[in-house]
Amino acid sequence: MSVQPIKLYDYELSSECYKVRLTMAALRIPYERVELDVYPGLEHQSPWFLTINPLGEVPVIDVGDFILRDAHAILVYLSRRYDLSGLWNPMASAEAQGLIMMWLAFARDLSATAAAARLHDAMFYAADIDQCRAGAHTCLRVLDEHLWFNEQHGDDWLCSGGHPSIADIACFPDVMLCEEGGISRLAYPAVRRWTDRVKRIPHFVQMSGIFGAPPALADPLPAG
Ligand SMILES: N[C@@H](CCC(=O)N[C@@H](CS)C(=O)NCC(=O)O)C(=O)O
Repeated sequence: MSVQPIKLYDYELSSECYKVRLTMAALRIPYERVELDVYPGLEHQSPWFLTINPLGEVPVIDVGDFILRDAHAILVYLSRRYDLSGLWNPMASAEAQGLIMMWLAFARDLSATAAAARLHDAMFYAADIDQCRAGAHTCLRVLDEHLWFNEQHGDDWLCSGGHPSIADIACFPDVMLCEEGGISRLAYPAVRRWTDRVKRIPHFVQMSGIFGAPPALADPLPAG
């Protein structure tokens, strides 16, 4: 295992970067943040950063002898390398790995719809906003039904196994930020219960627009 701290090229408001920060926190991986001024500074288009990622996108990690871009690729790498339990990216069976990949691909559908609507409304990116919002609602409906059926079997997470996985982390940010793109989660109660559970994952970290869960009713009152 590398002794050099991982460098994360990061942007606070990016849901893709937040997936990486959540994973780093959950797996207790120390890292160093290199914060880019993506908007409005467009630092991701600067010559120095294009030598690191010619696509001009964050997140990117630099592990010293190894540079990796793409949030989901980074989640797979970190979970393979640092999660000794194997629970965050279960690969015991072909089915388990297939399901993780399916939900990572679903998180891409959320990026193309819910996140695109947010970027349109908050950062003036071009998009067909009605199509983005309609697509996001299709995703949320599918997610809500899946989570509801899982709950009936006592399963709290996207993939069975009784433990959150990188698939939960990949889907969570764009679901949480969808209201910034004019997409309400009110009609999706199982999704709202699941987001509350994700916020209670040990070592959960917040980002601008995504706050931690309030104390559970069963939690003891703070002293004093
Ligand atoms: N497939 C990439 C997409 C990353 C991405 O789109 N990052 C955004 C920030 S959320 C970005 O860097 N955008 C640059 C731009 O809009 O020009 C990933 O998952 O990491």
